[in-house]
Amino acid sequence: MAKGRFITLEGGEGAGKSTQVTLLVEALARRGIEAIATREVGGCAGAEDIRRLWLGKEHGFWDTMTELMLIMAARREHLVKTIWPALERGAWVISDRFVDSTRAYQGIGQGLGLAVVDEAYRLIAGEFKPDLTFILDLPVESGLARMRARATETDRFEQQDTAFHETLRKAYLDLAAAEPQRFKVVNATATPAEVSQQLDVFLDVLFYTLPA
Ligand code: Z5A
Repeated sequence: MAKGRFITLEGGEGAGKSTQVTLLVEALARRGIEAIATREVGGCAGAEDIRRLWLGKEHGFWDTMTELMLIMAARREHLVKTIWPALERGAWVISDRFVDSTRAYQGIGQGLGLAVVDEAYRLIAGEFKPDLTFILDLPVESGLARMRARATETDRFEQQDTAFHETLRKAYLDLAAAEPQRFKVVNATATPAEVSQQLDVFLDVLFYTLPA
């Protein structure tokens, strides 16, 4: 059994995932726990290369099944090279997105279906799952407004219409309702410090259920 804990953050564009990953690592350090921050698609050299290929514009839009295979190949590398070794040595791993992004975006948003995504995931990861998954939930328009304010180049999903983002928001909430033990839905409209306090409560639970 892995000695560390694996926590993932999920949500739509501009939900504040990256901000909260940093705050979570700091909160764990204050408890004396070594934690590493990572992200998907990416998280190790090979997976970051796949991310560049996947998000790059030189091939136009990928076929959705091809996209699934690219994401799962990157995820396998991420697990083998980064996540599993860190958990094995007792560190906690905090990932900005993981398989629930694929379930929401490719499985539901792009129509591949949850069964297909879950089957592909089982091939690369077996029964391994996050110990805890936070869904940072906020109205679609608020998230998009944050992204516009940041004013970097928009990526393909940010250019999708509002209906697509509403579908994603509902997809995440449905995933959470189906697995209430693993998912915690957090109100992401609050300030970064307030959101961090909401996450902290659940960290305590995970901390005190650690095996001796
Ligand atoms: N994708 C997929 O399709 N399938 C998959 O399996 C995976 C991913 C893993 C890139 O992901 C795309 O990949 C993404 C899903 C798809 N689609 N899109 N678009 P990404 O994670 O790299 O990009 P992102 O989701 O768009 O994340 P982001 O742009 O970095 O947003 P964020 O991490 O949720 O938020 P943030 O960077 O922490 O904050 C955004 C801005 O809001 C920033 O200016 C902050 O200062 C501000 N902010 C943060 N928190 C707050 C609060 N609480 N109040 C006010 N303002 C705040």
